[in-house]
Amino acid sequence: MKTSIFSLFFILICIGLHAEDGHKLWLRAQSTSTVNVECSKQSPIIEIAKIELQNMWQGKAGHTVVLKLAKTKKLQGDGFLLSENQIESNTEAGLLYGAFEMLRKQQTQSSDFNGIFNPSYDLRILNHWDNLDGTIERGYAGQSIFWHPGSEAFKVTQEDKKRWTEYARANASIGINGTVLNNVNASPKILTPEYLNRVREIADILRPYGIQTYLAVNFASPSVIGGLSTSDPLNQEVVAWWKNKVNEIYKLIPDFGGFLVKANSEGQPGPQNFGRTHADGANMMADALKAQGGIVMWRAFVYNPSDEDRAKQAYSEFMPLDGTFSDNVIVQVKNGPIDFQPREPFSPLFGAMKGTGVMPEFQITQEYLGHSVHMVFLATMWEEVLNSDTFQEGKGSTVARCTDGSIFKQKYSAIAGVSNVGSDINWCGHHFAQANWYAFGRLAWDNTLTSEQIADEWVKLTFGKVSNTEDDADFVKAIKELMLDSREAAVDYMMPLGLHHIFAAHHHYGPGPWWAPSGMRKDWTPPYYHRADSLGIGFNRTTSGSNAVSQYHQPLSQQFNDPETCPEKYLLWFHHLPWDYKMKSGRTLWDELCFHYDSGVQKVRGFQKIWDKSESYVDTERFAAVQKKLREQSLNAQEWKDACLLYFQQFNQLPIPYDLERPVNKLEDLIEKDEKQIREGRRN
Ligand code: GCW
Repeated sequence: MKTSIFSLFFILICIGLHAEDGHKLWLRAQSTSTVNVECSKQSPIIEIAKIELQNMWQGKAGHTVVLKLAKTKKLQGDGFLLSENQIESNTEAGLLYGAFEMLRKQQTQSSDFNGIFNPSYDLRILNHWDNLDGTIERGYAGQSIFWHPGSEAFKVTQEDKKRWTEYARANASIGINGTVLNNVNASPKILTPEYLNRVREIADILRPYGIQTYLAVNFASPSVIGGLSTSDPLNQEVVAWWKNKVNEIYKLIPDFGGFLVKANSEGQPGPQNFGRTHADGANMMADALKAQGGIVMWRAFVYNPSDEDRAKQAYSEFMPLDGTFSDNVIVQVKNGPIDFQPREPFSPLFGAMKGTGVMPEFQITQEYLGHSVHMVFLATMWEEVLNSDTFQEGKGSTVARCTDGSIFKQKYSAIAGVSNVGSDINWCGHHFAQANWYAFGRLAWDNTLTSEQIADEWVKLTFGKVSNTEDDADFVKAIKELMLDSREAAVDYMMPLGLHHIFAAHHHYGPGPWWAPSGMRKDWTPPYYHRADSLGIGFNRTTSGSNAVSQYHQPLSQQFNDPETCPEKYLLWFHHLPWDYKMKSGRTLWDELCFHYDSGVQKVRGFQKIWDKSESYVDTERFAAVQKKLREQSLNAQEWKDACLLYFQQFNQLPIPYDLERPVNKLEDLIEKDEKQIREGRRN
């Protein structure tokens, strides 16, 4: 009896040790044989490259790999040349990226081993919206891994160092080479000595993984923490304050990357508070950073409660400044003109600011795409944006080519992603949200990769299904299809046909097309965006409406202006159309809307089936966790469909087509549920 209890205990311990909590991300391979790694130079980065190759080696036993630092013209930035026996790069970080690429190819049993791998963007940066009290704005995976509240604020524990090292390694494995450690709604305190000292400790850990540290700064810092009477960028004391601050930072962090600034946006201070322009503000900071090689990433996310269509405002404000920014300023532009919606057309600033460095900002954290509850693979969305043709320099002027240096010779090419990383053991809250972190890094490295390629790699690396058995191949195929379909499913059950920003309250999670509390800024309420009335639905942004179409280059402005030529996925973004408008399918607009909402729900139900069928291929823990999330996603999708259709039906009084499934919720219950949550502060 005693023995059997003992064995049971032993078994439980073993299971505990092997419990699959997702912490290892896509880096779970362990070497199956030995490898000799040689390099004529020694350095911390090269040491890590060697260790990674040794620890995860899946190739021939006793093989020798040479890491060679070169000066080769055909290699750009951290690019590398890969062959079976050698990794060559002009930079040490390139050798590390080459090592990870070699391992990835082994682990995914990829056949094309040799080649040149140049990065699309010089700077591949994560933005953390982490507050200094440890919370994360729009974070759905626990607390910040960088900042802790109260008495823990300045203590650096072994646990911190371990987490930062793992974080750095994960980023290096996908080519990310920069990180902004704090929220763009920046506390001025980040620039005080205590916090800068902690930043130094973090930077010291990130450096050997090739990652540069950046900070988001508050424009009013000189007056808030510097004791000056103003933060006017043209005031000489202010200029001197920033110069001194920059010097103080570089003494602590010699390879500091620079600043990220959210100015005159959503209540943040900026140069306009002093009658100056964005360029005045950005250039002053850029000047302070220039001698040390630092940059300023200046966000173009600006909008005011004015009469001008919100979708037009960033362009209106930034276009007149084109050509006036210093060459170490990069204007950081969100992918769409509004705000990380499930689907938006690309921001018209891409390609239009020809005399300014411009970088895309994507959102990895799923603020508007179901937080860490819904399975939504974002690579398809980013691929759609990157491949959108702006026509700014003729056909083929895609967003990717307008920002990666192919068309405009800007000094730095860069791309940013708002991180979804938190202190949760699986890093991102949802096991599949890890795929979005992975995808951002892979696309930042190579913006021509397809979402299909990325999903293929990620599934194989994350679930270890690389053996060539038919069953494993079926599993990979099924999960890949699910991932590739998932973003369109979310668009369908949330905001199809160009609808946008119809979330309830501030939580940006559930539906709330009705939400318009009195006194609230109009452009923060859904009716501002959907404009539903008895005649029809959609935002008229044509030449007869807000004329946002004119911000696009021909032939797009004309194409978007006409409902007959406007892609249907953007129809209600650009047009207010009657409920009986005839769609390409032959259905009326109302029926088509119903069809999309229903199809979104059906897709999620389909994902549940695929996942359940995969049970034998996935470890118990991750299987159960994802299954549970899918159940909730399914319920949410149903609520989205019911809420939106029943609400819009109030305007048009039309039936939901009879061959579609009926709503299962009552509108008033959904409204009440949402209001209750707001009252209780659970979703605010
Ligand atoms: O999407 C909105 C978010 C804010 C965010 C802002 C921004 C950091 O709702 O939480 O603030 O965008 O991008 O600055």
